[in-house]
Amino acid sequence: MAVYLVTGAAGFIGSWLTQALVERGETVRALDNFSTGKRENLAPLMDCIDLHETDLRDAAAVARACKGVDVIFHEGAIPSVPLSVKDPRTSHTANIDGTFNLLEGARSAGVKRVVYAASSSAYGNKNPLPQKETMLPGPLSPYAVQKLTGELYLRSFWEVYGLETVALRYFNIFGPRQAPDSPYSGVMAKFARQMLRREQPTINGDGEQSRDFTYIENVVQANMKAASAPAEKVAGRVFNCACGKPFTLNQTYKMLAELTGYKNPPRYGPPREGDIKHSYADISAAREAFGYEPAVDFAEGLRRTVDWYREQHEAEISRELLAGARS
Ligand code: UD2
Repeated sequence: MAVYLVTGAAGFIGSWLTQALVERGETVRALDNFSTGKRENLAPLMDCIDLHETDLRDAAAVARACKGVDVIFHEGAIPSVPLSVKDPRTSHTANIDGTFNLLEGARSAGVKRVVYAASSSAYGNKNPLPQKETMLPGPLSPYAVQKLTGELYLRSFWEVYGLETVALRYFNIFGPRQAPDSPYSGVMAKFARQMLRREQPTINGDGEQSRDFTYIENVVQANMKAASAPAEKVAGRVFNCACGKPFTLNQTYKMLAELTGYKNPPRYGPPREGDIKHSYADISAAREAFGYEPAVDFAEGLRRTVDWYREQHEAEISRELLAGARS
């Protein structure tokens, strides 16, 4: 049996991967510094994982976490385009130094394969649609540069040291457990929560920007398949991980409003710095290399996501009522 390490294991995507591995009966080490990851995401799995409370910037601790590991899912990062625009240094160190530390740790420990959470932001604005992995990248924001740098390091570690690496370019992943409550939260989580709380969401710009929103279960599938595919098909390569269908923010807003019963129109604000206009993936490379096939489409993903945020919202109201009754 292989031993797996998941970085960013307490985060949205990391916790889904950790859970999937535990459900398969695998041996799992989970690394997180809990800067944005939540303990509650790992709570049901605590008896089944080896938790390393470690910052990716701590090279020695990361190297220790890599010992005895066969496969790494590297999800740990400081995400968010706008956060990287506001404070590029913090995300630079976490995303670039952190990834480098992990690759160095993996190389010295003799890890077989690293599967990396890359980002569709690498394409930027200049590429025609749909975006293919063969296109030249055009990163705009510091975050996009950082994620792309990670990809290049992965390829180098494959070419130079023979560490099998696979980069999955995530296209706007959404689903249950995505944190909704920070100004830097992903739009789907943020809007779902705001609409359920009957707070008016703000669309940055005219809302005609589009994203290839991808439900979390598809991402789990892509990672599992990328981890077990033959090296000759995947090692050193980059693959889009998406649904293969774009939706504008205005369309997304409408669908979310219907699902949440929210009646008001959005507020329109200025466009966001570093934002890209359209994002839409060609997913044929992943399909051909390791049989990736998105199983949950956008509409079904949205339904499941809103159901989850509704449960969270109802639980929050009950807690507030209980607290009110006690005081
Ligand atoms: C980028 C990447 C994504 C992932 C993510 C990590 C692209 C195309 N995608 O997502 O793959 O790496 O970064 O953070 O680069 N918005 C509003 N109102 C809000 C919040 C957001 O209008 O309150 C807009 C935002 O301006 C953007 C869209 O919603 O046009 C999506 O924003 P996001 O922050 O959810 O994700 P994005 O596209 O930066």
